[in-house]
Amino acid sequence: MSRADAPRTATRIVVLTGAGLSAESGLATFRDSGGLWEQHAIEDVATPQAFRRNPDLVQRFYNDRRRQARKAQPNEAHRALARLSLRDDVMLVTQNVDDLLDRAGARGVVHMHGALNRGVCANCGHRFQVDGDLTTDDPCPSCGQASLRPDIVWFGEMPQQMDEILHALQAASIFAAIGTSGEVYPAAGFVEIAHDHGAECVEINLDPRRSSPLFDRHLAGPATMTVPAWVDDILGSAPTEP
Ligand code: BV8
Repeated sequence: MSRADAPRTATRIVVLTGAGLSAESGLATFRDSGGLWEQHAIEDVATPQAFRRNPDLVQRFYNDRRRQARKAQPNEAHRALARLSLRDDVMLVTQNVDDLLDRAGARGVVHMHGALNRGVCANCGHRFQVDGDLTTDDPCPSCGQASLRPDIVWFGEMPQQMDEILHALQAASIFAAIGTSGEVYPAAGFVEIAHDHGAECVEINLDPRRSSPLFDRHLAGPATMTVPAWVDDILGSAPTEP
């Protein structure tokens, strides 16, 4: 029976990842020094108003990031989470818009802030794969209108698949936040929901100094070290020696 038609077991583990997961693959984080936002003010590139005001700047910002993401490779942390995602009771939610988890083989990744390799038509809602650059003059493959934008959730827009995420958080017995500063909502509020519903909350971060007191455990260090160890612990067995 394929995973798609297997009876859906209740989600026991919810993992939320942020830019720190892809840092060791060479993709800039947002708020560490030299992060993405320091080169661009958020309001200049990641809001619907910015897109209306200067669509070419916003398209260029995402075209650059799409090229960087395509050149990047999944790291050991992505691969460990891909192993974990093969369990039916695990939900991987990412704030990241790169596809490194998917390329590492993870199944059913929930891209709550959208994805660089997807575009959407602001006129008809048609979603489509984007491999190269996206420009505002391109006609929509479905309605023909020149109203294409990156399928990215900007500030002030509702993140995607929130109902599924909230349902999973209420059922989870383990919640792990990996490589996220916990500054952007509603993702930053997930630990509170999981905690209030009795989950053990684990924070895996390079620098756990500013984390929420709601986390029960902290694993400090680079994701490529901490995440494989945590996943092997969860799966109950260290990988067999090669
Ligand atoms: C919404 C897509 C409403 C774009 C992104 C005041 C209070 C509460 C909320 C708000 C508020 N004012 C405004 C808001 C709302 C706003 C918000 O939260 N603003 C913040 C700044 C206060 N939120 C929104 O607008 C959201 N929408 O609220 O909608 C609504 C309701 C009804 C109907 C309609 C609408 C939408 C938010 C989504 C915005 N889009 N991304 C893009 O990617 O270009 S957010 C952006 O930040 C990225 O997705 C990024 O992933 C995310 C969070 O950042 P992090 O991933 O955490 O990255 P960061 O650099 O911050 O941290 C990296 C971490 O990794 C650090 O902790 C570091 O220590 C660690 N690290 C580094 N290296 C490593 C490592 N860890 C391990 N190993 C390493 N090697």
